[in-house]
Formats: sequence, structure tokens, C-alpha cells
Amino acid sequence: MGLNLTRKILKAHLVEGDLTVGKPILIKIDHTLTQDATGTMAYLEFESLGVDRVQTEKSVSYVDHNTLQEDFKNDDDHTFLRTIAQRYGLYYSRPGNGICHQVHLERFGAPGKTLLGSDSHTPTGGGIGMLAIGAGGLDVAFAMAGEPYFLKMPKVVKINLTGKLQPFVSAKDVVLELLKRFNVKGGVNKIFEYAGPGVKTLEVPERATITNMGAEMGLTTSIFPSDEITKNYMKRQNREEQWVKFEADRDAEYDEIVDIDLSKIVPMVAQPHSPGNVVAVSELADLEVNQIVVGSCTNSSYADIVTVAKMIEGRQVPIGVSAGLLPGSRQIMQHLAAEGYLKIFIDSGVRLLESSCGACIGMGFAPGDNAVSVRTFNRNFEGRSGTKTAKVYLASPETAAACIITGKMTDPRTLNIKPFKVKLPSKYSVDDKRIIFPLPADLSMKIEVKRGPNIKPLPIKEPLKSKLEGEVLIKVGEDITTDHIMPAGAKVLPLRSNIPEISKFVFSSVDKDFYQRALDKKEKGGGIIVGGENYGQGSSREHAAIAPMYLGVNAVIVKSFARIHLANLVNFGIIPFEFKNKADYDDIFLGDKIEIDTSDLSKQPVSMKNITKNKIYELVHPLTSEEILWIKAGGKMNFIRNKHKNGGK
Ligand code: MIC
Ligand code: SF4
Repeated sequence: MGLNLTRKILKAHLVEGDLTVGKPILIKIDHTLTQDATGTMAYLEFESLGVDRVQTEKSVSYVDHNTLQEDFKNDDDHTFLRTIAQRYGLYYSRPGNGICHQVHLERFGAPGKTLLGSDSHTPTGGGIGMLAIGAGGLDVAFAMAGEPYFLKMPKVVKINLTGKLQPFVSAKDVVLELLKRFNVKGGVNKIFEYAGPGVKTLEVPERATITNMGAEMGLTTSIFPSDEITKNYMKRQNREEQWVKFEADRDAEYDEIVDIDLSKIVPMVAQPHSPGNVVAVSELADLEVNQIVVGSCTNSSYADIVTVAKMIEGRQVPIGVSAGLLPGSRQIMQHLAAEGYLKIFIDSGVRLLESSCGACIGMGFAPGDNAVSVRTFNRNFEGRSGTKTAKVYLASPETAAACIITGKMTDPRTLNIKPFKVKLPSKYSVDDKRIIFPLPADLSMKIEVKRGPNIKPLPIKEPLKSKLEGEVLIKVGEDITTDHIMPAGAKVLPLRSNIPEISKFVFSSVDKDFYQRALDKKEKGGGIIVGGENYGQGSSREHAAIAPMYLGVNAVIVKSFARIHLANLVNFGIIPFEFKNKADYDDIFLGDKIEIDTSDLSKQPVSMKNITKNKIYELVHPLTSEEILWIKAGGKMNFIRNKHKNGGK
């Protein structure tokens, strides 16, 4: 039997392991990307590894999240990121140049390469045939230092695409249909590999929309083959010479197969407050809409935005409705300006926002109290928009445009607009003037790294004791996101480089007393978090592990974990336990005093005593023997430092 595309790339990058599903593998990383909100920590971590220059083929540092600049903090972070990029041989994409995933696709992505990014939507690169994985900052720091990346071999699922999308139905609807089927945990430990005759009907940015939002299903990543369509995209980006064909063997084997007939897909929408809560737009027809935003790394390509422009041309945003546009990159902005599309938006009353993440991460353009906001984004977790009471719906650019026209939830097919196909430019406006290229080694050595007063060193955890004694600091339910654990938004994001300050916001939207409670218990040995299934879904922000670690959290006990958060907990020395018997979750409460025998984590199950109830439970964990060593040392960083101190032993 032949190889699928995923296994071909993994095989070519394999450093250790044998690609048996569920078994640990180490792979070589070719590209890395960071964005500013996770990047400052990642570079502080990289610095402390003592490497003189990044060891990858290409490492790019983007600034796209923290661009509101309410005070000195964001700009200081940008300066830090710029100077550290120049010091260590990275590319630096300046604020305003665009959203990391969009720009990486345009200017750097290359088929067959591996990409590790400190952002959960790094799989956007799968649209151009990269094996692109989201991870915590520390994992990216190690990859920049030339270390291979560790993961457990996922199952590879073939998504067999047939047919062709109908007018006003688009790639977003395809991935929403998949989310309807798989929900937010159906993709954990899986890679979706797209194949079949329908692949040829999708352009690279459409493919990237689909791979981008695979993150919402918990997938390790998603990937499309690299074919003539990929070649044409790269040609338009003036990078044809970097194209290589990459496809699965004809007789490739897969762990599962799912069939999707593109011609049967209809406009879909994810309802509040989960990307997995999907229904057909027609089911919500006429729901009054107060706000619409077009943009984000999911849906801000040239074709996405031109489609909206063409649909709304000559119309006015209705009274009572506010609409905004966040183009994905400066390249797209240049086209919109040169080809007259910006004028259409301005004439219609759509508000022009910066080419950045912006409203997607609650950096401005928050909806009103109880407002209904339709967004072309990928996440609609409660409060993420900046307004706790807002009801955010996720939809395609076509549906968003229809809502701009009517002020109501509208299936775009009902508007009687003549179907059209956006003609792509034969050459995109290629202009890398807002990217600072790596300096040669002799010059980079002379660069002084500048740090603002808000950039604080990474806190250090104590080594693990043989017995953990602590109190349950919080008990949360199912599908808790990293936005619940460590919120983002305009108030909190500027503190990403300052763990003592940002830790004040841990679980703040769930339980405002968490911080104080954790702090009180910190001196007395620390605390424990208890949660349900899929704990830590969503973003890759390692702050959701570092800040609890700083507050003395020693263990998280849940029914199951989301992949990236699990790795982040391990990296920072917090033990990720799962209930052996899931029903035990019901028996543990806030304030219960817990004792866990951690003297030998290699033996499972691990015994936990609820002292308050005088009961014993069994816990399990997914740690490898190497990871147990990290946990014992108080985290991966401590482990590596100790190893260096002991002369590598
Ligand atoms: C997100 O979409 O949630 C973010 C903000 O891009 C995060 C990264 C972060 O929290 O900085 C992600 O997706 O990893
Ligand atoms: Fe930025 Fe939103 Fe994409 Fe995250 S999901 S990278 S915040 S645009």
C-alpha cells in the first residue's frame, strides 16, 4: 500500500520513532512562526537556551495581535520583537503587514515543509501543502534552537471531496459542515488530509480557510496536496520556483475516510458560544443582526473580501447595524485600494479597520450589550469579542455580506444576486517592504535587544515533591477554553510579557476570586484545578499554563485534555492527570483537600486521596518517560538548564 501525504512529509522529517499511531515521534521543523502575543515569551525562552542564531530554514516573527497601543506596552513589545529578530537571524513582519497566517501563506509557505507556530491556527499553512502545527511558545523556542518537535503520531483521516460548491456557498461552509459532524473534540489526535476530485475546485486561500478552522475540531493539523492550483498561487506570489508537487500515492492508506460532496453543502453558521454549534443559515433566517465583521486569518483573502465588496456594492449598511472590515494583509489592502474595492466599502459605510487580528481577539470593535454579531472568524467563545453578553455567530464572507445588506441573518442564495466568480489577479502585489530580512551573522551579533519595563523574566517552578498536597482551587465543566483560563482582549493582552501581572486575570471571567484564592494557597503548597472533557481547547497561549504555574497550581485533573494545552502544562511542570474513572469528577468539589502520591509517576494508576471526604481515587496521565523527567525538574526549561549545569547528563 502507498503512503498518504501526511506520512510522506513525516517520513521525510522523522528524527525518532516509527509512525505507529499513538506512539511518540520526533520530527524536524523547517519553518517557525510566532505572533507578538505569544512571541515575547517564546523569544525570552529562546534567549535562555543560549543558541546564537535560529537553526531553522526560516523563522518569522509577526506582529498582528497587540496593535491597539493604548500605552507604551504594545510598542515596547514590538521593539523587543524587532531587535531580537535582528539579533538572532529571523524575519520580522512589522505591525500593519498583516495576520501571521495570511502573510506566511503569501510570502513564506512552501509545500512539503514542516511549520511549527506559536498560534493554534498555524495549520492554515496546510492550504499550501505544508505540515503546519500549532504549539506553545516553548516548543517553538526549542524548534528555533534546532531541536526536533515531539508529538504522538495522530491518525490520518482522508476527507474525500467530490463535486463542486454551489454559488454563494464557500470554503467556510465546508469547514462548518465538518464542525457540525465532528464538533470541537472530534478531531483530537487526528490529521485531516484532503483528497479526491473536489480538491481541484478549491483555490489555495479556500483550502487555507478549511485547514485554519480544523483547529476548532481539535485536529493536530489539516493538509491539502500541492498541485497545479498551488503552483498557480505561488506563481501569482512570484515564488513559483519554490513550488513542488506533493500528493498522496494513488493507493495510499488512511486510518479513516470521510466523504464530503461539495455540491450538497449549504451556507452554515456556528451559533454562540461554540464553533461546533453549527446549523444551516436558513434555520436562523431573519434573526436581527447588530454587527458584522469581515476578516481574521480564516476569511480575509483577496477573493473573500472582493466577494463581499461585489455583493454590497451600491448598498448601505442599515441603520442599527455596524459593519467592519479587517483585511488579512497589506498585500490585500494594496489590491483593494488599487482596484477600487476600498471605495465600495467606504461608500457603503463599512468601517475600515487595521490589517490585524483586531476584533477577533477582542482588540477593539466589541459588540454592544446583548448584541448579535456575525463574524467571518473562527472562534465565538463567550466573552472573546470583549462583550460577555454578545452573541457571536461565525459565517462565510457571502453570508456576512448578505447580513450587511439586510441587517438580518440571511442565506446569501436568497438575495437574487447574479452568481459571479472573483477573478484573481495574474500577479499579486508582491512587496516585502514591511518585512525586515535576517541580518548576516556578523551584523546580527552587534544588535542590542531592547526591553521595555513591562517585559519581565519568566518565573521558575520548584522541582516536584514526592507528595502533592493542595486544595481544589476551582472546578470547571466541559470544553473549557484557554480563553476561560487566560482571557485575551484589550485589557489583558498587553500583559503577555509580564506573568505576575497577567496572572491576576486567570479564570477571571469564570470566578473572580480565583486569583486571590490561588495566591493564598500558594504559600501553603499550592492548588489543583479540576475540569471536564477537552480541557484547554482553543488557543495555543502558554500563558494559560505559565500563569497558573506562577499562582502555585501543581496539577490539573480532568476527564480529557486538548492537545496544545496539555503540552503547555507539561512544559511548565504542571502534572496533567485524567480521572481513570470519569465519574469520580462528580465527587470532587471546590475546597476539597487533596493528596497525590507523586513519588513514582512511571507507575500508573496514580493514587489520589480526597482528605476532606476520606476517599481514594485513581488517576492516569499521558506522560512519556522523558516528560516525567521534565515534570520532576519543575518544567522542561529547568530540566534543560539542570542538564547543562551537570555537563549534559
Ligand atoms: C487565538 O486565536 O485565540 C489566538 C489569540 O490567536 C491564540 C494565540 C494567543 O492567545 O496569543 C491562538 O490561536 O493560539
Ligand atoms: Fe488572530 Fe483571530 Fe487568527 Fe487568532 S484566530 S491568529 S486572533 S485572526
